[in-house]
Amino acid sequence: MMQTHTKKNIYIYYQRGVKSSVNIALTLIWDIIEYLRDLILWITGMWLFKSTTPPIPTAVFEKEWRITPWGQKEVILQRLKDYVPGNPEIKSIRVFLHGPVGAGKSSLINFINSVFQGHTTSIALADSAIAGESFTKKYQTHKIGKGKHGIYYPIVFNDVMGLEESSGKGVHKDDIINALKGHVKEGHKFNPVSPLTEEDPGYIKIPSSEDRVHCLVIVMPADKMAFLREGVIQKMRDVRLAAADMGIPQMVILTRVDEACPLVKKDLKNIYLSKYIKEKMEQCSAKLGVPVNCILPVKNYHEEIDLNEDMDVLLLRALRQMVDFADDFIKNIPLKITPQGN
Ligand SMILES: Nc1nc2c(ncn2[C@@H]2O[C@H](COP(=O)(O)OP(=O)(O)OP(=O)(O)O)[C@@H](O)[C@H]2O)c(=O)[nH]1
Ligand SMILES: [Mg+2]
Repeated sequence: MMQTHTKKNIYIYYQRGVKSSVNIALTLIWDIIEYLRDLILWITGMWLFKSTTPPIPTAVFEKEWRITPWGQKEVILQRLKDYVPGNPEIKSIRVFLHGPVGAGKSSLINFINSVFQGHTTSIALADSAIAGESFTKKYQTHKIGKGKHGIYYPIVFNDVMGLEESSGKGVHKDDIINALKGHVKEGHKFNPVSPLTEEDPGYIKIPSSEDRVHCLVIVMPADKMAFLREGVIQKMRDVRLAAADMGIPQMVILTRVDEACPLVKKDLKNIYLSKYIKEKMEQCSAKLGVPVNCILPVKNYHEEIDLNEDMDVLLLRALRQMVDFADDFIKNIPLKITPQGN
């Protein structure tokens, strides 16, 4: 009797042992699967976001489909330098840039400053976005210096952190809308999980006409556009609709065109000859609901250390459109804003 009981116990222990070994083995296998999955995602991510040059799209139009003022850099630049806001209540027009992480928002601001200063500069910190997380965290106004210290051109720029889809990472859509209305204080550090509320110290209860945004610019990376998640595109569309409701003019700057098309990388003057870039612009228009005539391709300074006239012309052409849009807005829209921000 005693012997049978001991045998039974041994059997139970044996079974328990087998069970826990199976559990350990299963956990181990699951860990390996998860590790392999992460590894594949990481390799794909590196491939997508680091080197995204597609297989040589070479089809070209016979002539440029959009007239570009090549060789007229100085004329456009002078016109911009002479710009005075068309509403005496407004000292500076405010251009707001947003878009996916690593799209080139900060690079664009640096580029604009460089063209005005006549040499490459870095006022907005830009970074390579391989980690998939935004480098720009704070709400900061970037001003373009005008020779003497403390004197600026009447065009200011704000960029925000990228629009990653998962909450906990990208800027909250409602915070962009807060910024459009002028509610976000300088230096405010965005909290991706909870947007600003009236009680927060970073909230401007009664924004002035100058705190408000006068032109919304969506910065879209041509080479990564196809890989953007629907959630990010949706955020951009929502912001665009909110801006449209407030009457804020909008445009898209298509960046990283050199990474998207080898013809453009070879010679920037191919920009309006490349069928591939036109396709990208049409896709962008369909995704965001912005007409193609409000989409302007730009190649930001990336590896270059000296200014390049063709790059500057594309940028200045885009900047002229931004300034014209913003100026129309400040001239025609009643600028008084209620404490509710409507
Ligand atoms: N080849 C190329 N690289 C670019 C271009 N624009 C930006 N880059 C590079 O892309 C990377 C990201 O640029 P950023 O200007 O930091 O992008 P961002 O949109 O400010 O990014 P976050 O602040 O992190 O959201 C940097 O390594 C830039 O040098 C471009 O037109 N062509
Ligand atoms: Mg940035």
